[in-house]
Amino acid sequence: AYIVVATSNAHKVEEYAKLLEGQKVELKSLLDYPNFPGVEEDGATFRENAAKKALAACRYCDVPAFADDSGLEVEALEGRPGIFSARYAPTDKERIAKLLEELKDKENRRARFVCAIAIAINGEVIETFEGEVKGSIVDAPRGADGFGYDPIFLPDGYDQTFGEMPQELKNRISHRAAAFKMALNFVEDEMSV
Ligand code: ITT
Repeated sequence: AYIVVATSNAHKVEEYAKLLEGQKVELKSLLDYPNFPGVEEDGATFRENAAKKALAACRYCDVPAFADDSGLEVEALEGRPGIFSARYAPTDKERIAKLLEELKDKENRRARFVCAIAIAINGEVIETFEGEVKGSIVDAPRGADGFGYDPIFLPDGYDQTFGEMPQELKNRISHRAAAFKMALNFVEDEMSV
């Protein structure tokens, strides 16, 4: 049996492949469905966008699907870029440069990554979950691992950014890991009743 993760982001696929290691289910993604028409992410929340993506993938691929909508909320920017994290600027490099520029004179560097996961089965969204990791934005990018805003995000309690730490460590403490844990518990409970 397999499950589809409703994402075209290869970095997310890689992280989920690791998170699903040892599980009985095989993982596919929208990279395996090149003709998938895509979804307009016009929801007002991470959960709404995740639900839209999961539902569309579940219906299109005709198998259970889950989706991840995620982003970075920065306190000094009233939560921006938030659900617009992917659209904040055209490339990772430009996104990071723009964010550091906006934070140039700000003392408050607090931020959090958020990840919403929605699960869709038989053409319906059955549940959504949200995970977070708190931290702060460093002054200049550090590390080349990970993706997106990883090089400028320093999780609380660690001295390496997400771009510096081993993928295995990010995968234990991240917003994505937190949301995924809840989703997995839910699925395991559902299947045992
Ligand atoms: P899909 O919609 O196909 O899943 P996407 O990259 O467009 O891919 P989102 O709409 O959820 O996904 O946007 C999430 C953005 O938030 C992502 O592009 C990154 O810029 C940022 N982001 C999310 N999780 C991240 C992480 O673990 N590390 C760094 N940046 C992250």
